[in-house]
Order: sequence, then C-alpha cells, then structure tokens
Amino acid sequence: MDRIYVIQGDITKLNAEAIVNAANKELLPGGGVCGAIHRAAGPQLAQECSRIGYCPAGKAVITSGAKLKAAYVIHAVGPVWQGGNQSEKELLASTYRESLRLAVSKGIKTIAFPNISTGIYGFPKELAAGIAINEVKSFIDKNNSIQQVIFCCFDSDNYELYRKLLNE
Ligand code: AR6
Repeated sequence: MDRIYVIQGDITKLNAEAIVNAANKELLPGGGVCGAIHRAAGPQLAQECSRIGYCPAGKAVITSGAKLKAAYVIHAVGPVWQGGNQSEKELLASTYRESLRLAVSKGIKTIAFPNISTGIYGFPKELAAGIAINEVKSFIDKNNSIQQVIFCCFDSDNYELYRKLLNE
C-alpha cells in the first residue's frame, strides 16, 4: 500500500492524527496556514504555544490539536527564503525530518504536511516539493511506525507539482 498521498484542500479539516503547522519561531498565530490552524483550533492552541515560547528554524514542537479533529499539531518552523545561500534547503529538509521524528516519538501513525515555507516565506515551490518528498520518502523507508503521510496542498501550483513528482 502507498504510504504517501497528495490531496488538495484545507489542512484544518483533515482527520490525520497529527497535522503540521508552518509556524514562525515565536509560535504566534500569524497568517497563512498557521492563522487558519489557530482559528480552527481555538485559543487553547496559542496558549499551549506560548508555554513553549520559541522554536528555531529547521526544528519542530508539538501541542495538542485543541478543537481540531487532529489529536496533535506539530509546529514546524521552515526557513525564510533568502536567495538560497543561507542553508535554506538543509533547513527545510530538517523541518520535515524533525516533524516526523516527533511524530514517531508520540506514536503517531498518520500525519499531514502543508507546503512549508512556500507561502509567506517565499521558498521556490518546485525546489521545496522535491526536498519535502525526498525527506519523507527516506524517513519512512527506514521507519515503519508511520503508516500514512499526506501532503495537503492548498494552491493548485503545489498540488500539480506534488502529483507530478510523486508519480515519477
Ligand atoms: N491548508 C493547507 N495549506 C494552506 C492553507 C490551509 N488552510 N492555507 C495556506 N496554505 P504559509 P510559510 C498553504 O504562508 O511560507 C505564517 O504567518 C499556502 O498555499 O502559510 O511557511 C506563519 O506564522 C502555502 O503553500 O507558510 C509564519 O510567520 C503553504 O500553506 C509564516 O507565515 C505555506 O504558506 C510561515 O510562512
């Protein structure tokens, strides 16, 4: 059975055990997918985030899902694109790996990712998609506990890119 899926839609509506948030280092509600997740989860999510307080780029932290269907939110901080020479690629890869590591440590079997860093943070979409798919594939190849990874694309550019790359 295929363990990686791509869908187009709103990540806040998904039934996965964990959804990943494209967070900022301060773990504040913000805009984009982060704003949408906080709105759907309710104020408890921001309270849990403020207790944690900070997360550097390339890392991730975990909270409950508050009012979401998902039991957990993994807040992953992607890099801001600055032209490509500030370790952005390595940091984005690390963001995906660290999220999956956290998921494994909590016994999470199904996890959904948005297209981290490809909105407000400006990471080129095609490059980001290749990195995301590569990291997820190599992680789950070595780790059987994760049963399903969903790439939840919001915009059609990303959806088409993921469909193309996953079918290759
Ligand atoms: N479901 C799934 N994906 C979504 C949704 C949604 N409801 N809404 C937007 N996207 P962005 P970043 C997609 O800007 O680039 C925030 O303010 C969107 O189409 O949300 O990592 C944070 O607090 C894009 O492909 O995140 C940070 O400050 C993807 O989500 C900063 O933005 C990521 O876009 C993070 O920037």
